[in-house]
Amino acid sequence: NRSTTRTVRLLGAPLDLGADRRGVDIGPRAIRYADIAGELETAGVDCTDFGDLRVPRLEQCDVPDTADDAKYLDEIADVTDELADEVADAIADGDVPIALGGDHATAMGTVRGAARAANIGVLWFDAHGDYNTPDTSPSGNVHGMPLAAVTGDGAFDGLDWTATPTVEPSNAVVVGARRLDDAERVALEESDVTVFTMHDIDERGITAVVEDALDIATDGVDGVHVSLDLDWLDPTVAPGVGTPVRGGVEYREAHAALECVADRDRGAELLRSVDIVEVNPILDRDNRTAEVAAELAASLLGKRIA
Ligand code: B3U
Ligand code: MN
Ligand code: MN
Repeated sequence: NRSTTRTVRLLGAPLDLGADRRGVDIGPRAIRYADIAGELETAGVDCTDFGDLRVPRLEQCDVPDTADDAKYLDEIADVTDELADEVADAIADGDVPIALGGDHATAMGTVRGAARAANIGVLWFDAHGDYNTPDTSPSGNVHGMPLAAVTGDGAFDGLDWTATPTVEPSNAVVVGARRLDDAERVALEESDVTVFTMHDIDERGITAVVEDALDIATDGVDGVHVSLDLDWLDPTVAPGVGTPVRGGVEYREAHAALECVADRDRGAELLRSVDIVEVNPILDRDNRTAEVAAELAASLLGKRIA
């Protein structure tokens, strides 16, 4: 059991401006419908829900230039600035904020809010590297860029805060990567970000990899942020995502991974904040992906049943 009880604060971020496929803005509703609050309560965690951030609807925004390097970046910057404030408030009140995405651009707010209170590392559970910049991105979709933005390696015109690292790249770890763009791979290789691929997980097992990831992410810092992209899981387990990639982690591996984080957290209060992103109910089957998301939150934050 935890030495102290931590209260989770749910912050809905129905942001879909960072992704190509519509529907990810309904993610927060689907995860609530899957009863994330009940899953957490059952696991012994108090949970409060602060509702949704206001996000401009895509139809209200200016249509981006097809040559745009980072589509809707201004609007995303406004939303994530607000999210950063809410995350910082939650932490100041002693809660663990969970941002319910929304696409992964959400993390540009969450990580920044968490980094105001302490030096943190990040664990990035994802099929992708999310390490594109406006220069390298093949799509212009900002959800493929948040890790580069928060490690300060990204040249984001108009986003002053990306000039310096919010998180030191040496404390940033991607777990489960299996699809990187060419320029993104080169940039990652040249960076101090650590990438554990599915190959590493196949070879060494999920718990050994996550233990290493935790050592790296927590080295010399006070806390850790967990960014959970549901496309990290295999599409048979989590079909409701915009960019599924075969060969992802299985259901049990995902729980085992997050339980490793919970075990390291116990008593140490390392875990500062969480994103649960990229759940797209329109592409889902019977809300399965949102249910997996809710269950994984309980593994990350809850008490073990045994
Ligand atoms: N790397 C590609 C695809 C992608 C990244 N993140 C997601 N998809 N979810 C890109 O557009 O940057
Ligand atoms: Mn992602
Ligand atoms: Mn992804």
